[in-house]
Amino acid sequence: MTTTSAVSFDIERIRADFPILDQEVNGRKLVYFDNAATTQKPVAVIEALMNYYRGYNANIHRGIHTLAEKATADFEASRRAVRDFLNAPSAEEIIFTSGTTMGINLVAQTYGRHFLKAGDEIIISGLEHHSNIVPWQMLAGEKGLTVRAIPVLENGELDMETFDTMLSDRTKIVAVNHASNSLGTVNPVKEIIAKAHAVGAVVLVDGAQASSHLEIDVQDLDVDFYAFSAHKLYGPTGIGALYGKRALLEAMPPYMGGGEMIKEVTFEKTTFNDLPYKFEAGTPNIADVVALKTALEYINSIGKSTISAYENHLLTYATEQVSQIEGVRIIGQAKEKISVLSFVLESIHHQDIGIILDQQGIAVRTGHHCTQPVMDRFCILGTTRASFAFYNTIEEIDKLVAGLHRVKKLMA
Ligand code: 7TS
Repeated sequence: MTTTSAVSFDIERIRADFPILDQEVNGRKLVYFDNAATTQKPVAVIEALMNYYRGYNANIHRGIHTLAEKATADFEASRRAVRDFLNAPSAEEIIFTSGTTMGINLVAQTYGRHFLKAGDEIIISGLEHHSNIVPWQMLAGEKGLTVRAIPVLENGELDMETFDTMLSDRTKIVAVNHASNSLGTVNPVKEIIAKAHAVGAVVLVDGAQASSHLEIDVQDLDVDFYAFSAHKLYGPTGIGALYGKRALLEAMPPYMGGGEMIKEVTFEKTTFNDLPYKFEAGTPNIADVVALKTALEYINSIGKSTISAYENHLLTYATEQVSQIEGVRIIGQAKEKISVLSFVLESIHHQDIGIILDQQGIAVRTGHHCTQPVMDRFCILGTTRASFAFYNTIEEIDKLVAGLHRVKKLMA
């Protein structure tokens, strides 16, 4: 059994759970460092999808036959697993979505459209993914609202002093990420939520990045809405969840109209279903919901604290090693970070870096990472981003460092 020096856990056994990692890319053993974009899937998740389609595919909630009952039971069991994962008060406050992006759009188009009026303000942050900028801008354009962004300090943390001055009784929504995908900054969301509540605003937290690294407790945070995507959590693509406080969800109009979200329909009038079905129009993504539960069980079997201790160990080592390469500038040096390392290397274009690393079997993300305002803030076009998961190793980081030396040699 191989254990790491920082945390004792069996990395070889864990890697064996992820068949995709065991392959060669361009003649080299794959090093997958694009986990902030999407994580790989353990066999258990792949099998959950297969078992569903092979064994009990059926539409849910309406059938009385055995397969429909089993599919419905597993679908609702997954909702309870998400409730537990977020420590939400009840499963009715968990809405299945296609992912974080849909969760944010749902809140913008229902809560935002229904409750905000011209002159109101929405505060986001300078660290947001485009998914947590554009839906608010679209709403603002439609309703005459103002969207303002909390500035970002040189080390990649939010300027909380300026945030204090931005809050007022005009602030109706604050929407920030729990952790930044391009810099890795963990934001002080609990403090942001308390301050926003003090002026009467509701808070949406984009948990796309944080949910795979940090313990999430929506009750402790007292957050109003929390959105995440399963595919960044070792689960399938095309599925995610939105937590919302019951009183808010009950007051909000539905997002989409269709089957499942209704109680009764006549041509004169439709009454809407109870939570959470009011927000789940149409046949949902049943297979992926079922497999999301398996992904959460997999994460729980390792434990978030073990995961974050090991990932911090990887991040610390990678930061030390990559910083030592002459010409590297790390972008984002917040005190608290998830395992994301973004950097620029001399004047070498990030795309060249990405291509040369790929030739060595190393998968990283390059570009603006759907956070163009972050790139503008640091006066760069993009970064090279290595993002680590618990199946990555110190040896793989050594390969990245060697790969970057090769980039320098080739581009000199
Ligand atoms: N918010 C954050 C903080 C993200 O990192 C992402 C995706 C999203 C929202 C959108 O998530 P989706 O699942 O709805 O697409 N981030 C990235 C990334 O960093 N590279 O590719 C996707």
